[in-house]
Amino acid sequence: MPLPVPVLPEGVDPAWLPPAAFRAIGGRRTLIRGSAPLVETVHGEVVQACRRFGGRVVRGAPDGGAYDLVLALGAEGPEPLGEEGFTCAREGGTTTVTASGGRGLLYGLFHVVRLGDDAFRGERAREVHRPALALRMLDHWDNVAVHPVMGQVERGYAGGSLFWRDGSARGELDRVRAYGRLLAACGINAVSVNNVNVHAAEARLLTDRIGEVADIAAALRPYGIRTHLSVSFAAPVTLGGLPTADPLDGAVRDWWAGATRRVYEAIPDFGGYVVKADSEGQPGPFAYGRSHAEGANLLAAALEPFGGTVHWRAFVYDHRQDWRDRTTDRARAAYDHFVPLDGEFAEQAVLQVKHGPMDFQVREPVSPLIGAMPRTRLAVELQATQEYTGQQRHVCWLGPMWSGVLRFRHEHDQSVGELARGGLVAVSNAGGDPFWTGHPLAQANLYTFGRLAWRPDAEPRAVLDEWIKLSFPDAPPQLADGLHAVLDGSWRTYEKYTAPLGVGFMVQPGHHYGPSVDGYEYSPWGTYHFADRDGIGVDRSVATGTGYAGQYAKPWAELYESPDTCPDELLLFFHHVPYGHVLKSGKTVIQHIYDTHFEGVEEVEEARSVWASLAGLVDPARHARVAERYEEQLRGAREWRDQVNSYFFRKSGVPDGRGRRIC
Ligand code: GCW
Repeated sequence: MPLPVPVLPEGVDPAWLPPAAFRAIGGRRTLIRGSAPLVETVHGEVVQACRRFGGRVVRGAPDGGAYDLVLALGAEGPEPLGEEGFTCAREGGTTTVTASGGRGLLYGLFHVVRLGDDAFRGERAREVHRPALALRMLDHWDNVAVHPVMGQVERGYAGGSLFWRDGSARGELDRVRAYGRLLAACGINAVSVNNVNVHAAEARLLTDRIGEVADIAAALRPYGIRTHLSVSFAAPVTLGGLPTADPLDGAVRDWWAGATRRVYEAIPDFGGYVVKADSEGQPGPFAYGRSHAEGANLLAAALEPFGGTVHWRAFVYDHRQDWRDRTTDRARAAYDHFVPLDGEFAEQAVLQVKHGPMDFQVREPVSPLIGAMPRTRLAVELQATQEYTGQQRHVCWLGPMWSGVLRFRHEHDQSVGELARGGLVAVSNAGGDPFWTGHPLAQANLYTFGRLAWRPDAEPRAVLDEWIKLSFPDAPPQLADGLHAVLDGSWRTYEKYTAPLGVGFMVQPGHHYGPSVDGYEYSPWGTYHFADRDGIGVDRSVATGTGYAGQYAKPWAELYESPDTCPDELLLFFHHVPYGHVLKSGKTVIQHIYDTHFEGVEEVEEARSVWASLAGLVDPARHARVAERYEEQLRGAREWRDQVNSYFFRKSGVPDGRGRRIC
């Protein structure tokens, strides 16, 4: 039986799957062959498309007619396709997609959707498509109960949670199904449904509230998505009543084994656990004098009989450091904690590493840990939710930044995309908002993440155009070009008007929105810029600084070590330099700060007017929402410009070379 396509609740935006995206398929004749649960999903999609556009679909044995599209299970070619791969070819007027598993067929269907009419023109040589990474995951930082400080969703800028509301499951499973469908269409296959900061209500999802997770898992399963859960390392104590959570204690092991068995009874295809341990106050193995490998392996052993995985986060650092202590460098922490443990993690344990050494700033170097643990499965974590990149009030398309990270090569010529054997993870930017992501244009980040996880070497601008074409199937060139124009350079624009040259932070403490140059300067969080009257930046060289630059393999260690060879955009991350230091661009640091901040605001003004010119080409609600956010972005960009420029003018006393007004 074809599985009906989830019905979008009234007023919810179809994002990159508007009905018209299915026109090319829906107006044609399709044959679907093979049986597996996800083939019912594929069948349901084609049935709905045909109902809308007058085509026809036959299931099972061909009825003698000619078909424009054949979607078939089986028929392995010379190369193994795996559960998720598919082939696509066109010959003699028929486009054929084959896969060996239901998921592959579903991805093949969405491939044809992306191609649109092109899928049905001329001949197409047989292409094989397989995901480069087996795990393409979204972590939701959703709380079940509203947290007094963080709210329903920690760092969430898209309304409430899709899963939880005020302490209970939200129960709107059609919306969850529709979410799963959008994720499948960009290649995502795993979702973790609760915050890595596991509070009291959330902890119980593992035990007596697992049924609520099972309902979500059932809603996501037809779109090939496995469900994961964030758990608390202290669960044996807080939920199990044991006196300890020591990973080497027999009773603790038994508790995890039993709890995990019950999880699999409720959710047979459960993906596994996500753990934030000994990090920002979360419990962990340090309390028992055990290592993080011992902690992770405890959970890996419980998951192993069922094929699940523990994603153990490497975000471990001292969040109570004394700002006077110049020897502690937060950037070093993940490497210092984890590199000595390389080779000690069990096969079912994946170490999940943030892409940069600090915390999702608009510009950071790639984490040196990613190249330094060859005997450990690593997953790389990105942040789609725009905590430090405009909180979905500013347009900031992160495709180019993520692509730069994934293409970065540490030693041995392997790119980050290749090293991420344990998968690519993003903190989700989606929520209960009718546009899913608060800012309608932030949908592009979610889509781009999925496509880059499928193919880390994909060209991000081509992915952007793909998103535009899918989301706005009938867009005239002016609209497609306008959308491309406002999104393409938006990350660099954001970088220009915020913290300069990789130095990071300078945000308001707590909520992290808007400028506060010294907001974190005398705080315990380890995020400093050290600006004084002579210069700015953090000396992380081996010769005179914290030694962080030495955590890289060659050639990076040498390149970052000296201000002469360090790339401009990371200069202040690695070095403390005088304001008069001349960049490779030929400008002084202080003039660069002034110029980029003026330019950034001008670029926002320009983008805002491009958007205004698209009125009439975009539906009015979407146009109005984006237009309103541009007002806030412009206000915010001016505030950033004026605070940052004034701060450095007052510190340095150096006037702007172009005589512009700085207060
Ligand atoms: O970016 C920081 C956030 C915290 C978050 C933490 C983490 C979930 O400010 O809100 O906690 O990182 O990644 O664990």
